[in-house]
Amino acid sequence: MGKNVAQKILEAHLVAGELMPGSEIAVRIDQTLTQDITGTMAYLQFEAMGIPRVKTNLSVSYVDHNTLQTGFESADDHRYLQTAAAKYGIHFSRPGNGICHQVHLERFGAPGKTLLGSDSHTPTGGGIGMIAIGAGGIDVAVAMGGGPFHLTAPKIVGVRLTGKLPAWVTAKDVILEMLRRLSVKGGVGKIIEYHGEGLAALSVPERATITNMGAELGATTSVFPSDDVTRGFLKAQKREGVFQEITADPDATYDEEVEIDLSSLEPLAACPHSPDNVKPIAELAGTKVHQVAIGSCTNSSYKDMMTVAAILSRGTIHPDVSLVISPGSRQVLEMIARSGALAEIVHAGARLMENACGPCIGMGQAPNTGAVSLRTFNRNFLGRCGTKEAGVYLVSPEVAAASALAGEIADPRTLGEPIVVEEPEEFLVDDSMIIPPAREGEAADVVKGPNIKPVPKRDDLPDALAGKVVLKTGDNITTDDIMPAGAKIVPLRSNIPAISEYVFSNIDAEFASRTKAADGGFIVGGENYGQGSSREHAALAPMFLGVKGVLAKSFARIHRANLINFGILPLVFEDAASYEDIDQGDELELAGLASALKGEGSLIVRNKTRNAEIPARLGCSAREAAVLLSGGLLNFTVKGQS
Ligand code: MIC
Ligand code: SF4
Repeated sequence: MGKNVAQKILEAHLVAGELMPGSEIAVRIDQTLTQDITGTMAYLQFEAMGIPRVKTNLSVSYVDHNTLQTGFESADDHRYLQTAAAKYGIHFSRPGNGICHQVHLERFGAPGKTLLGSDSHTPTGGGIGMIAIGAGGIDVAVAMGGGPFHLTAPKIVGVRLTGKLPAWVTAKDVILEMLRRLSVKGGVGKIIEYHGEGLAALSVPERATITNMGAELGATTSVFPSDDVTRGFLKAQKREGVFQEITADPDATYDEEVEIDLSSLEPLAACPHSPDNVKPIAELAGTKVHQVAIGSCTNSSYKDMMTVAAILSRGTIHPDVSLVISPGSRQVLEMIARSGALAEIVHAGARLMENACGPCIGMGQAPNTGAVSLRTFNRNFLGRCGTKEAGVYLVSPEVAAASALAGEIADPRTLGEPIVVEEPEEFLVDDSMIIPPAREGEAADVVKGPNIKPVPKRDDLPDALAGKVVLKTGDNITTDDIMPAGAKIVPLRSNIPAISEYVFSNIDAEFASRTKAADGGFIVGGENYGQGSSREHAALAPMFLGVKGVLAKSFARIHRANLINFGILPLVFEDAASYEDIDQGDELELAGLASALKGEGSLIVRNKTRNAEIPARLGCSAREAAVLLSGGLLNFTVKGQS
């Protein structure tokens, strides 16, 4: 039987299990990436495993998230990351070189390879025909040590693209259409594979916009075939040597099918406060806009920036709009600078930001109270931009630039003649900001600043647990809700005792003190608990506060794995209606955990306060059960299990 692209790459990397949706598999990892604010924990955990040097083909440590350096903490983190990279055999992409996903696509991504990254938007690499997956830092640390990555074999969804995008309609609108149809949990447990004749007209950076934001569908990853378009991109990056063709066989099948006629799409926006709250721009046109932010790993390619410059050259930004622009990489920035496009951007009144994540993670540029902020980014969760009372709309660069000129949401189709930006024949290649590691045997000292604290660990799981419900939440709780980002909290990423004070701080300022006073306890959640980022701090910090388990209707993939990795039980209600049988403050009791974990995983949660019995399930694989029993993945790995 014919195979699709995902099957071909996964099968070539399968080290355990069978590629049957729902069963546990282990895959060999060729490449890893980390970024600064998940990287420090990943390398501390790698160090704790006692492995002298990485065993992957390529590992890269990027600094792109926290480049504000509001205090010594972040600069110390960067120094630690650089020295650890040198010692452990990892390439170091210096601050100023660009956003990890954009740079990785440009300089390292290779068709047919596997990439594991400690960032949820690692699937950007799917745009170049890789199986690229986001995971917690400790999973990346294990992969750097040569261990495989364990995951539930996903279903493979085939998205057949037909037709051609009309003028002013973009790759961003394709993924927004997917979100409109499937929702933020529609991709959980799935790989989204794009195919069909519509592919040929989509460049690699456009494909990467689509795979990048597949993370918002909750998908394990998204992937495009590697074809002539891929070859052309690699050639222009002077890396044609890594090209290999990987396309789906003509008789390949998919577990589910979706069809999108590109020619029927129109400009779209994800409205506040969820990436799946999608509406046509035509319906929103005329809404007053206060801030426009262009950049992020979703939309900061050369073509995006050149298009924005061309639109902005038609006017001056509206007096009521603050326009901020952050190009995706030094390559992009230098190319638009040399071409003169940057001058158009500055001339129009844009405020130029570093080529880093910046406002996407609330590192500055919080909009004004009550603002409408149009962003080319991928997440618009309440408060993520730094201002709770602001409404963030996710749009294409075309919509963003047109609206910055108009001062209101504007349909770019009203701009007339479309702007055509061709992919360059040659990108400007200069890898001097990527520092190779020290040679094997060469001395390299790791430098740790005073804010870098050891990774806390948990003891073996006891057979019974008891405690209060310290928080009851609703559906689609994000990791930004659990462990907020922003310029005040992000500098504490290497210091779990300090950052744990901010767990759930945007929802419930008393959470940390209440949980500590109660000596830990349980969290109750709704559907898709923990959607969003890969930050393991959303598990590690609650673990530090004593959280023992989360009882939810369902979990997002990466967060569930992170909970297990740090010894927190991810319990699912057998019957979602039992969610109503628990209130915050109730006393819960669980017994017989060892046998539940070794058996079917079903158990009874006793609500002592209400004298009720709530059936729940752990649904763990044998390996996950062993990790939980060891008190987490670090203990499990150090004990020599894998
Ligand atoms: C994000 O976009 O939320 C982040 C910041 O890149 C996170 C990683 C982190 O919190 O460190 C992600 O997407 O995984
Ligand atoms: Fe950075 Fe934003 Fe991309 Fe996360 S989503 S990697 S914060 S640009």
